[in-house]
Amino acid sequence: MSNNTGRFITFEGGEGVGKSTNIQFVSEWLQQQGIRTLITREPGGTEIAEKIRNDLLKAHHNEDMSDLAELLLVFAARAQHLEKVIRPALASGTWVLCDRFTDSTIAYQGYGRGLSKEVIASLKKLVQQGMEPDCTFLLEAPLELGMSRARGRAADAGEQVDRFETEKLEFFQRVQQGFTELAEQQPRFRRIDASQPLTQVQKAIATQMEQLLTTGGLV
Ligand code: Z5A
Repeated sequence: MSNNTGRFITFEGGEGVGKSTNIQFVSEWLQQQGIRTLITREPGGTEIAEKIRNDLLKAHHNEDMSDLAELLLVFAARAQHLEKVIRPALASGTWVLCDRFTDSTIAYQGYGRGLSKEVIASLKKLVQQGMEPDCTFLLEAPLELGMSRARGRAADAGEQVDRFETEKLEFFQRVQQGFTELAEQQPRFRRIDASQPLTQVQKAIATQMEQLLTTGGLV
């Protein structure tokens, strides 16, 4: 990437680990450095992709959603999001902060549902055309802690349980294993202990951001 294009930073991890909270923190941190940011999320981020998100998350349909349909919907939403929001923002010099991206697909649809990693890799190639995040923060916390934080927040906001939240514990254990393996394989990951108090989590993220900016990891 040339220096006047934005950077693409993704936030990954299980339910309730603090992705939404910390994406906001990173956005404010970058803005203090004079960097323009855009916060977005997956599935979602455009009108059409948000409609797909609603179908993906809706807990009860009159029929079960097939695993393959789920995978294709995730990538359909991503294709729209990349073309209409992410690529134009990056091209204009805005840094894009995205709550989940394809690592979630590998973790949830690959490890969680057991869909073929090769099929996911070929869809990724088709949709992303070689594009990867510049950096990915993986927020890690024990499953029970993340779940209880997510339920607490959902109860406060009066939100319903979504389709993924109805899955069994073993599903989320496989997903977590997926994220761990991805982070071990790829240097773009920054692993953050999200079980700490929020001030500590944000201190760790700020340290990583400073390093990335000063060592040229992102610029
Ligand atoms: N999905 C998929 O299957 N395949 C894909 O390719 C993609 C997604 C992209 C929607 O994700 C679902 O889509 C997701 C996977 C699937 N399903 N699941 N499970 P989502 O990101 O919208 O939903 P989520 O993962 O359930 O995230 P969340 O509940 O929004 O959690 P979060 O953003 O990570 O956490 P938060 O809202 O920032 O924090 C939760 C609460 O904890 C909140 O009250 C905070 O104030 C509090 N919090 C945060 N950090 C701390 C600390 N450190 N201490 C104390 N309290 C804290």
